[in-house]
Amino acid sequence: MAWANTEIARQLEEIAELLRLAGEDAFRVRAYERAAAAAGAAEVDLGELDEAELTEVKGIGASTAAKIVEFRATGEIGLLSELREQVPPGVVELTRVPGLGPKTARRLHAELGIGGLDDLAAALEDGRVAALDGLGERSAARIAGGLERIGAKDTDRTPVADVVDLAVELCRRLEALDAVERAAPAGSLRRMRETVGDLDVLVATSSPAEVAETVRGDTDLVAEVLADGDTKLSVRTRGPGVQLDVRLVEPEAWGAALVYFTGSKAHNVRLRERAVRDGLTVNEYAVADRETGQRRAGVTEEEVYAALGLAWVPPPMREDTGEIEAAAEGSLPQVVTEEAVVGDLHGHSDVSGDGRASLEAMVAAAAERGLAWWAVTDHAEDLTMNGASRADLLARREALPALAERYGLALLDGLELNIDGEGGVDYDAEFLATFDWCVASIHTMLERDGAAQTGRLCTAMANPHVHAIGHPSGRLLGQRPGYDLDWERVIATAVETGTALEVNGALRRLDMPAEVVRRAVQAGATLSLASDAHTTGGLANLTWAVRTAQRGWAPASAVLNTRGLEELRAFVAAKRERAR
Ligand code: DGT
Ligand code: CA
Ligand code: CA
Ligand code: ZN
Repeated sequence: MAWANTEIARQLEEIAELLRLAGEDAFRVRAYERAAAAAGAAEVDLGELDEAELTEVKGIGASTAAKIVEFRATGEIGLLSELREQVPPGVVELTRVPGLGPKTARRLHAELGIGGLDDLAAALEDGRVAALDGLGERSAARIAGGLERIGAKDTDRTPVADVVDLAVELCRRLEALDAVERAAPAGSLRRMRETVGDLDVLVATSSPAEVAETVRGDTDLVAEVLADGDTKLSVRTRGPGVQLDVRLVEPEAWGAALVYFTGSKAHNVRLRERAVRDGLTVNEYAVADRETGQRRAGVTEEEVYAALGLAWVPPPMREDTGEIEAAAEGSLPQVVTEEAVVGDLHGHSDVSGDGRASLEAMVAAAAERGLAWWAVTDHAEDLTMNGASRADLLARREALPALAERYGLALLDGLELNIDGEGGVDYDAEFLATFDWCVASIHTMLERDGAAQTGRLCTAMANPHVHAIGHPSGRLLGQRPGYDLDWERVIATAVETGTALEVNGALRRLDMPAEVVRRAVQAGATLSLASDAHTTGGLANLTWAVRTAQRGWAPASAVLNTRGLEELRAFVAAKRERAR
């Protein structure tokens, strides 16, 4: 796509956004949104067309054509400059608060002089917001709740995305040492919490002093040594600057130590209760008989759980939310595993603008990973995503059979559709019906309130050509909270319409969140696991999707990715059938 088109699209999109914030009528806003989308998706270089030719482009009317000509001639659009003056950045910022619409944002600015989030917090605190005509305590409380949600940046916790590479690389290096038998992440990282307080790495070695010395001496890794003992070394790392606890244990205590340091604390407490009841002790060294001290278990996790009368519990489930009882009764769900996952349902190639690898490279990487099928879901024509045109997609379709043949896996001709403000998606039904698999996601108007976002998702799910909702909550860990969705309604609509809900394994997303996955599973929803890979390496995100699904107690049977191609096609067909 031509550079000029992208730039024009961005200007038109900002006009649409500011018109909306300025309270302009929805029709005019929509016209600019549509024009922005058309500019972004145009196959011709808009920089080359004259005004009359511009109006021939679908989605661009006379008034936007004039704006484009003006932009090319002067480098700016007068209307946009005016709007920027009329709608100060502070007001734009206020509308990021869930539950605070443009109208209220304008009033807060005009009547109380509130120019940003700090001002807003102060005005909520001293009651000025509640005192505003027509607002009142209830509205103020809702706004305060919204502000808390976006301000609730848990400062002492680090998104798991920032530490995973460090932990994996450290364990790889440690395992390469002769003195080390095994090394593995433990703690909240192994349980796949989305943020970590600190990093825990467990090392099995008979020479702890030597290993500790090696870690301490690694000046690329260690910024500062915090504590240094016989069995534990605590350091502050360079790079992400987190605390790293390295625990050094005897190889025969590996299983007991792994259980202990994986936690969670609440899970461990429950294990100890059971041990006491059975006349046993459990600690980081072993399970043993309380009276005689005789050792019962400790080398593997499985034998530790077995000695306590429990089935082995997958680490992401160890939060004391019912897993101990289930493991005792033998009713622990058989959660989805990486081995059971045979396909990926969301990934990109450079056919759309933000994919970084060619289609062939992505297919090769999917085959390398051992997948039986892979869905390529390039972004549809919408502008903000640098989407693929119809022609691009038809050309891609032509290329798929030969690639499938060459690399020995099935390829699904897919799309990631953009959900617009009203819940509609790109293209027309007839064109959509020619695809194997369509994910639909929200990528724009992220600041709308929970009711609006819930409505957009539910409308999209009613579309017979939408097979899954991509990254449903819209959160970006460490950057923005998800929408304030009515999850009950979203989940119920997914079940009703036969639409899958995605578990996106991109580490900044982990979306749906595990606790929502659990609710969805309970309600009978079907899940689609997704790497959302934009690079060949990104396919590894499937691992995090699986662990998030495990954290949500998702059985393999609820996960589309465990099914064969025929069953997957049947799921798609069933939705289209239902809509008839
Ligand atoms: P975090 O670091 O806040 O993300 O969470 P964790 O779970 O990694 O907690 P952390 O690093 O304090 O400790 C790692 C594991 O060690 C924890 O999950 C369970 C175990 N552990 C630590 N302290 C205690 C304790 O006082 N009692 C018991 N039962 N287990 C503990
Ligand atoms: Ca930890
Ligand atoms: Ca720790
Ligand atoms: Zn995507």
